[in-house]
Amino acid sequence: MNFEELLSSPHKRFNPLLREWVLVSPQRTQRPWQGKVEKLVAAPSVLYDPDCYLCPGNKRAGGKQTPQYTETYAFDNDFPALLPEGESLHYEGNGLLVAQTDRGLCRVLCFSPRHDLTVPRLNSRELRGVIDAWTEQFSTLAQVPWVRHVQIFENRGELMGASNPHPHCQIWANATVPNLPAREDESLRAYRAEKHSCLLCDYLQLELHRLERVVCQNDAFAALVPFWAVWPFETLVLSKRHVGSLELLKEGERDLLGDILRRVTIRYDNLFESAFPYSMGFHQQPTDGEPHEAWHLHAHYFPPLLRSATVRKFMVGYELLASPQRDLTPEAASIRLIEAGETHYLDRAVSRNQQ
Ligand code: H2U
Ligand code: ZN
Repeated sequence: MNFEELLSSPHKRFNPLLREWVLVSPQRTQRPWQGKVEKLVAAPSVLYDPDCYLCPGNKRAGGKQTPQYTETYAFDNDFPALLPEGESLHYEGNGLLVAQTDRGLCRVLCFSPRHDLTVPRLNSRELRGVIDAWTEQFSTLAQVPWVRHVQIFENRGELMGASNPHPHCQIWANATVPNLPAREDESLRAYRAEKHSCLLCDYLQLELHRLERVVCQNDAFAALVPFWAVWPFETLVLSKRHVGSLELLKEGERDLLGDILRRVTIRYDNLFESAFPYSMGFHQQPTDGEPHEAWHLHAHYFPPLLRSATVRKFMVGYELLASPQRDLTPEAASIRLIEAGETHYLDRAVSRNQQ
């Protein structure tokens, strides 16, 4: 099969990070849509919302007070999914009913005191503040002796389950490495053992050489639609240098991480001229004190929107029972993202009005 055939006929692609297949059906993009249409949720336009738990000076749901913060603000989640204390329990019945406790710490990080300022609309100084805060949270949690993994993630938009529109992310630190990072860890180690090289360094070189799926890049990072993407406009942000965590980035690289995240998220908002929903997060090396030379820092963006701001992808049917599947090829998705441009559509409107 040559590359042209790949763009027009059904096939499956291999995801080397999770070592699983995804079915690609490019011929299906023309099918009519008579299914569910989502209501468009307007992005917040007020700087301060007296009813928002995360705006400075307001009371949170658990009764605590959010202080009058002026930059970023991190706090312990008032409704944590994991707890740091407690006995270590194991439960087992015939090897089939197996359970154990998992200690953990859950934090919330507000990106800005402003209720309306999302990642694509933060300036470079504000973004650098967010990256410094992520790095600090990662380092502090990594130093807790029993913490073996730190997951930083952002749910943006109601469609992705964000409970509040105020720009924020969550950070969960566990005593064990969770499923997906553990599978990536195995793949990265196996590749290194076999090829004496890094899976993601080699993959990035290939993508930068072929330029079929690269959306944008700077001196330290590249954003691309992975060859094995499942979500319609899924992207992978890769550091160009082989580093395992945010902590290991140099000063200039932290600024360039902010640059690439802003550019990716502006492109997302521009796609359908709306506040584009997504779940994103960083994958970093486990924090168990081992060297983890095979690890390569990256971020995944998983956005659900398919063909407009009102039609989204659900994982149903074949995907729940057999394998992930997509209609829009990663190559076509990357062209759409390239064409979306890097001037935020709201700023385009402002500059038009000023003319
Ligand atoms: P999400 O938008 O991704 O749901 O993140 C918001 C988190 O903020 C959520 O985990 C916490 C919720 O438990 N939260 C507080 O800790 N205190 C509050 O007063 C409201 C929300
Ligand atoms: Zn708010």
